[in-house]
Amino acid sequence: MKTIDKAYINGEFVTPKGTEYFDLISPTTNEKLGQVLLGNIEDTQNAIAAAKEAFKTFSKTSIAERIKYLQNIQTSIEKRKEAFINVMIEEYGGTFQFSSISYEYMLKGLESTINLLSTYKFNKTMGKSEVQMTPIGVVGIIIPWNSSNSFICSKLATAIAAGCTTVIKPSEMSAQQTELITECLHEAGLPKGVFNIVNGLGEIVGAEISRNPDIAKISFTGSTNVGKIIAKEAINTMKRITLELGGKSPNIILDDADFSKAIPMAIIAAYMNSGQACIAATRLLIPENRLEEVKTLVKETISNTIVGDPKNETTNIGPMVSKKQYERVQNYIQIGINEGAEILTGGLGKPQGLEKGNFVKPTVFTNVNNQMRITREEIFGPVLSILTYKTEEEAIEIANDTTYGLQAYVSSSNEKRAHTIASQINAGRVLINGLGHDPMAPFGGFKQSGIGREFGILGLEAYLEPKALIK
Ligand code: TXE
Repeated sequence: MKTIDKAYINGEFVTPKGTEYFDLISPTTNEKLGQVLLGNIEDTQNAIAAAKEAFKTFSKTSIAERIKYLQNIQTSIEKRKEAFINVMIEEYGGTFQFSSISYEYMLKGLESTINLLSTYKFNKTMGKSEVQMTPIGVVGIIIPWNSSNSFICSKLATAIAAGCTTVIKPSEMSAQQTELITECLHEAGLPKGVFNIVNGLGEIVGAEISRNPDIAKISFTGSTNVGKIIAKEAINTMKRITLELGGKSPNIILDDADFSKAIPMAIIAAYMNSGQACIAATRLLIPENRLEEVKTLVKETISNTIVGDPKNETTNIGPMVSKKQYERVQNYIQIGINEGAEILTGGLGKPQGLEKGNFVKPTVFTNVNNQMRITREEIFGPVLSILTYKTEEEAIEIANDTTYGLQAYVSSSNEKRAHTIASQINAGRVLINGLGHDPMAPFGGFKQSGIGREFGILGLEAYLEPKALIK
């Protein structure tokens, strides 16, 4: 059994001063994989002090040096492809398919940050003035358990590009993944204090990052509830915040779409990362008169969807990350039943033969309306609701009738029509006819899906403070 008992502070692996351990449990078997020693407030303060000191020099590094550091990180990650994929599978039950994609996106993200950095103008002219885009300071990076290393990598890469230093608090559930990326970052030879990593609980390490006056900005990905707690605390010291929070993404299939392609894609979009994704397309909107056809296609697609051991290359849906998450999803399925929704496929309980792990039956509800809790709240599991509409206007109204606004999807054989609909949806990203990814496009939410944007120029500028020199 493995014990992880190191934080990374000021360029060194150090034993945290905290005394509590957190058990790492396999989502696939519920057996104990190991334990992690949690950091405390003192560890967090030491990490912040190291980042503050490092900022004095790192903020002045040349663009060429920053590019070199990012390339070194790339090289270290490239050397460990198998390890990255395996640890995601083992520790949080990410399927082989999803873990491989997540690994590739991590590298693509690094590549695009390097490209951006080589062209970005840190000195601009606005009006008659020179505007210097200056690094914001020490950035606190707080990360959830889903795709934790991609989040660490993209946020840290942007911070490095901007000339900022960082204190990273990953989810305690991701300690093995964190250990691996820490090894890569250490190997990349970043100056001491540029990145510091402390495993620990949100209420302790995360809370200290949120209130400490030496943190200038927080970049957070996680639940909307925790985002609100962080924002309230951060405002006391006027920290800049980027919050990437929950979603309840609508997927509008127009009547002219090729349903034989759009419906299987809708299932992939709903169940990506076993449904544990903020961008999961959990509300499928279809023309009312096509319901029977859609039901048949959905059932057929799901009968070909493999739920099981995440390490098998053919598995589409793995377990939920934890028993707690499994129970949360079960609870929502029960809520749906109580609300009068009908189960088209799936339902309560574990799939046969998978009783040991946190597996959920891929579940689809029909007879749903957009006021039910299952259509309004983020479930974070493989649970899809099918809603019907009569007109395009109604489809847009339902799509926008949500407190969230992170991502949306539209399918039509007429791209112009899809584009017109997409323009009316209140979401940070709208994917037209597919599951495309663009690491340069801004990512972030309208409404309660967050504040600010990540990726591309807007993402970089969120780590920079403009300073105008007026003559
Ligand atoms: O997320 P949390 P959890 C949703 C999803 C899931 C639920 C709970 O619905 O079921 O959130 O997941 C740290 N101050 N999403 O518990 O709690 C915490 O330690 C500072 C959506 O993993 O938001 C972790 O490092 N930090 C989501 C990080 O915040 C605090 C991704 C995220 O934890 C803190 C994950 C505090 N008071 C879950 N409390 C998405 N949309 O991608 C906790 N943290």
